[in-house]
Amino acid sequence: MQGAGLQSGATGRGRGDDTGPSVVPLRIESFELTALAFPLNPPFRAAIRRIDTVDILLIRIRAGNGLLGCGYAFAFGSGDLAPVFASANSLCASLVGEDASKTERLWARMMRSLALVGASGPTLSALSSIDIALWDLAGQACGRPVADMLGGARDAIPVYGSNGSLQLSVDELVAEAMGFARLGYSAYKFKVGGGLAQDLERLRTVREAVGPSFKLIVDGTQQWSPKEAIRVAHALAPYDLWWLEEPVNAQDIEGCAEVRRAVPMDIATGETNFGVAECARLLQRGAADILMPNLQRVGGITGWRKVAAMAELHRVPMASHVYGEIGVHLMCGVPNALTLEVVPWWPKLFNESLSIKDGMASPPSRPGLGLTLNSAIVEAHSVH
Ligand code: SMN
Ligand code: MG
Repeated sequence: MQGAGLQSGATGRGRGDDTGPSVVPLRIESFELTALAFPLNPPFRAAIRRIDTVDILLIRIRAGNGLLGCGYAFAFGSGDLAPVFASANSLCASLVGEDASKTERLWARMMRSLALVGASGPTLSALSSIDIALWDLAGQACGRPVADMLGGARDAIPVYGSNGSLQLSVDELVAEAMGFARLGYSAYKFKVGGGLAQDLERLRTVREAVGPSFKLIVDGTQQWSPKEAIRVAHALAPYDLWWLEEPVNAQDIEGCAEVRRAVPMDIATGETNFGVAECARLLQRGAADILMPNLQRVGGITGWRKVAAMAELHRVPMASHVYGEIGVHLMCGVPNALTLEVVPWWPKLFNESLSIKDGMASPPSRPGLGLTLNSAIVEAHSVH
């Protein structure tokens, strides 16, 4: 695969002169969309949602030189995935014949084509997952991992274990936190939402079990008003949180900034904000100490890195949100990355699992995303 996009001047048809090697366009030949469903047993519970199924729209884009790029979008319920599917179908069709390595150009073109219907929600999820597949192709064509194409800021990033479903008992919560600690992870994130007394009791018990140096994160999943969030945050503060996540409705950017100004711990948000502009507003209004955009809501890798650069100028670190195998490239690519989220129940689509050693994840040294689809899993979970 190394240097697969380079050919001699005699056969290349790039912009080069006649003497040196020139590059061959990475022409998009075809695409395939596949809907998958992964039932969760038991379902995952957070304050504002219950997740029974993770539905995945898998996007495979083939380029002329035999390369295959992969991306995916997710939803919790196939009904929510249907409009993503429809949008991805027309966006992909509009890219056939184009050069997949022109990620910025194709991103801008797709954005323009969504200008009237709106580049948010399902349409943006479609665009984002196509963008991921294009980066995968571009990386394969130039023989470099996506992490290096983003700048290769580091070789490895600390991971944290993320689960803590609301239906877990306190004992189960403690067992889960200790399990992550035993794996060498340095942090654990769990959900709250059972009322302040219960939330406090859960946090206190987990803190006592893990000791003072293990980091704890509490995810509010948008459940509180700013006033409630401030009250809860002050009550949780003695147990030393690494951060408090999504305290208020994600679109209430002013409210989140108000909470951030009033509480002692760091505030992380961004996973449910749509597009580069909403993330820019989070930064401009001072709503986040830590920004954690979701890859499919922010505009794929192209959108994510624009936000990462903006966050760097605001001295705000980036954390990943789900998408572990792809997030590791982002986190090791840019300078201002903090930590990689690892969600144990997230569907495993690939033959390769995330490489984690001593609590640090490293991107594969293979080109592109360095991932190959597990065909048995794709087959078993396809929705026909
Ligand atoms: C979360 C959101 C969506 C899917 C899984 C988990 C949660 C998190 O808010 O931050 O991990
Ligand atoms: Mg969250």
